Amino acid sequence: MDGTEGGRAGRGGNPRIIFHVDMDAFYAGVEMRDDPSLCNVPLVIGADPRNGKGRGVVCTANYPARKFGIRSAMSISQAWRLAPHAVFLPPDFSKYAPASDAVMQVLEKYADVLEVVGMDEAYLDMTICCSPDGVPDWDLAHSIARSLQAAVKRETGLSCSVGIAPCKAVAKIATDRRKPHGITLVLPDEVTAFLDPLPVRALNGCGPKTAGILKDEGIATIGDLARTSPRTLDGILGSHGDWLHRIAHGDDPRPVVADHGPRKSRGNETTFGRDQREPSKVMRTARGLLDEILADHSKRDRRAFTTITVKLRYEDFTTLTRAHTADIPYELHQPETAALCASRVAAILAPLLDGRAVRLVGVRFSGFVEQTGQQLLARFGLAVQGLLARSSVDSHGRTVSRASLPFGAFDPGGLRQGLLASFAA
Ligand code: TTP
Ligand code: MG
Repeated sequence: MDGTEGGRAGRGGNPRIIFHVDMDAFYAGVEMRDDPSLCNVPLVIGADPRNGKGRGVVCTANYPARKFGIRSAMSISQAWRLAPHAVFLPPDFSKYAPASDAVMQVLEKYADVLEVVGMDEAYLDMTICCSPDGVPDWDLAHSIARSLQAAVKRETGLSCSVGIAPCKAVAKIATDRRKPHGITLVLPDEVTAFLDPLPVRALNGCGPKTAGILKDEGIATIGDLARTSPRTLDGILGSHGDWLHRIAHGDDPRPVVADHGPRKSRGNETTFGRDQREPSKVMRTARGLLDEILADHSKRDRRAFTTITVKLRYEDFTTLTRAHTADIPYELHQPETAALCASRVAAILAPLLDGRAVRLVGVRFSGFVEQTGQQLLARFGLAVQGLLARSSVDSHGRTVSRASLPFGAFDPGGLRQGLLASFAA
């Protein structure tokens, strides 16, 4: 028995009990909670299907809709062809962020350590609370999972599934086994039997491309992967092969980390129903996206940010991204922030709207920093500047014109650069 075998059976090192929790059909679950008439009908959240001519994709579908073969990321027109009688709703992000927060607050009460990995999933290290005598009690873990699932339902109205295993990689795979509203427990000595028959795609980190490469080498299941030597895998996949080999053995030492570091960016994008040649329409859509992102960011994060990136895809799929980093961070609590951001997005976008039809537009914030008060200071500077401009008299007794004052020094967001009225209104 080699070292990895020990990891595979969950032996060696400290035994752990890890939960992976993933919400069931998350966006659709929130919509069904808010409108119970949607519960028993096929429901698709995504782009407007426009009677089968719609563009864009499915975000998610409830389980009744999945019976028709509808899946996340499928084109919305294909979803419509599969179930034209389904209810199609656009995503309403203003609902999903608070729902996610509410779920995480419930999970927090249960976990020794909680690691939120996305809007609808989290890992929980449950080792201490499930080891009353210092020895992991898997029966206790299972009953705590049931209680957690009931609490999530009771307190948020939403359904989740839970995977329980000795490591993160196996817990994540386990969650998917019994959806919706399932609990799947994989004991340490069941890890091998659990993993072996599954397709390699079940492993987190094995996307379609990697799976295709492995398939060409005759490696279809996780068992095949576990039996392939690391040296061979290294030759096929490089260092990623080594990682996949380890997790194929259930050997995943990654700890559950409470704070994975705050997110690096926040943004959104939209595909037009018809390619847009009208600059004002693209501008308006970008402004709508910007307002949504600002609203979402102010609910979830509230850190100031310095960089605004605009993404544009033309009808021929040429895609451009253009970013601007301000010297002084944009601060959410300042009333002028939305207008500053709007004028910046407009200034970036204007030269890109060169007559070519636009398929997609996106906006993103990054360069997050804690609130600095600099924007407030800059605003104060503007006020002082205004006073000076109205009343300044130089040392020779001459009136100093407003234009001679260093406006640029007080204009962090670039308001002076083309404040496009239609956009910033
Ligand atoms: P998932 O957890 O992958 O899917 P889900 O919660 O809808 O369904 P499941 O029961 O299988 O877990 O994603 C969470 C949310 O993220 C999902 O509700 C919508 C969104 N999402 C997209 O917008 N596009 C995508 O391609 C995927 C996969 C998810
Ligand atoms: Mg989910």
